[in-house]
Amino acid sequence: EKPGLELAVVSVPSYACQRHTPLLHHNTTLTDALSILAENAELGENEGRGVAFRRAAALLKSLPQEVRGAEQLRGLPCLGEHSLRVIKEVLEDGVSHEVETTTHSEQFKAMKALTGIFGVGAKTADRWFREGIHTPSDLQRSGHTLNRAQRAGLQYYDELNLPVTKPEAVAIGQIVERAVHAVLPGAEITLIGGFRRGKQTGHDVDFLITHPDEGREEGLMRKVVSWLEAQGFLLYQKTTGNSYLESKEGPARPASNMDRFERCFSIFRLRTDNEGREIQTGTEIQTGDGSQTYSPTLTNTDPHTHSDTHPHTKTDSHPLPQTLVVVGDHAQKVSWVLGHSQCSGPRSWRAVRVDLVVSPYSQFAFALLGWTGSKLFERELRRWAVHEKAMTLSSHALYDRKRTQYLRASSEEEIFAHLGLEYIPPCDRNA
Ligand code: DGT
Ligand code: MG
Repeated sequence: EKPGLELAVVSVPSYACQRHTPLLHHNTTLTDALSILAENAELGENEGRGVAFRRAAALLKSLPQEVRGAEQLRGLPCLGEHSLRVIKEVLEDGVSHEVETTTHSEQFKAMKALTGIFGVGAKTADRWFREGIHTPSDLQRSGHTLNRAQRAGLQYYDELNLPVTKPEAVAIGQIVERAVHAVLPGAEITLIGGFRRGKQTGHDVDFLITHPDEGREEGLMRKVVSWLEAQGFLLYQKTTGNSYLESKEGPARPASNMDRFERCFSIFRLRTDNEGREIQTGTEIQTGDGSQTYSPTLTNTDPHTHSDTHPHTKTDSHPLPQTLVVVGDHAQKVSWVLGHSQCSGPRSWRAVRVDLVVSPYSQFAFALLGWTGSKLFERELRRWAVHEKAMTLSSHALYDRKRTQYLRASSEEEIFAHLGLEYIPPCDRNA
């Protein structure tokens, strides 16, 4: 008997929301390969195909051990023909031809680079790609008219593509807390998204804000944003109002996946000292705050080709101020970004994407569940609700179509219970 056949007899449920999916798992080589194919499908706006690869990857992430041979996969759900083919190839050859071709394709690289600009989606990126625009620098040279989000996205391109660290997320949290408490004492702020699932880095920082007295949260976002703007913490923001209305007939069909909360998409200007602590407003920054003159250079985004201009090599003539930046392993990359800016000295802040959401207290548990992710976990919860329970789940509410009523909940545990699911904690929602 081959070792490890026991995997096949372990029964694995088919919805990701029925399984525990930790952040660290045993099959990263396989899931990395499948994720690239998922990403490629999503960039090509083939959502169905993308989801199929994501489901296959999520299944592998939930397995208790490393898969060594295809025979171990017999009887497991979520593995379509295409995904199985890729998995077998990686198991046998170490790589998948299709994955290699994809990662080296000019189109994939260009689509990734262009959709990496804040405010640019797959449709726009594809249109630009067909016009011969492959990089952010191409775009800048093209003279295209860009909207406000895209202009900010281009301006802070390098920084927004550096992962946000946990200490940076915590520092942002402190600023958000000060802002919220300044305009509405007693309001509660919760870190959501990937960081709530235990991730150590993220592409942005997400916060959910509420107040125990229902109604007090109305109009809160505008006030928070005004406070943040007045204090100079925002480089960009777009705020939308609350447009959620509960109707007696239940949610419209198809259930809208669009959230209707007060919401703010923003880019924060995070001041940091060398321990990642946010510098209090009013603290004098020693030197080199390049906010007036900073202008990132978008060409040559490969740091390796520019090690000669790394600031560390220039410390003789330009000693780094003590307040300079930067948290952990970003130091090198940010320094590189700064080294290529046209500012006279290094800069003591970085740009960070931050999403703020305000929810009424009665919807808080649904908002918390809906905004903790992962995206696939959310999608699977909704699919489970509809197909297995005849219910409609959103970030606002849970509606029972058979009993034609909304099911209330004040905790995530209660929502899982309404759905007939075992409770899965945030750290195990990394599907
Ligand atoms: P990352 O990339 O490290 O920021 O990872 P996440 O998991 O934080 O992903 P993110 O920030 O895009 O979204 C956080 C969660 O919030 C995500 O799992 C699903 C949810 N979410 C994001 N945008 C929307 C939205 O427009 N509507 C709804 N309903 N949920 C959203
Ligand atoms: Mg996030």
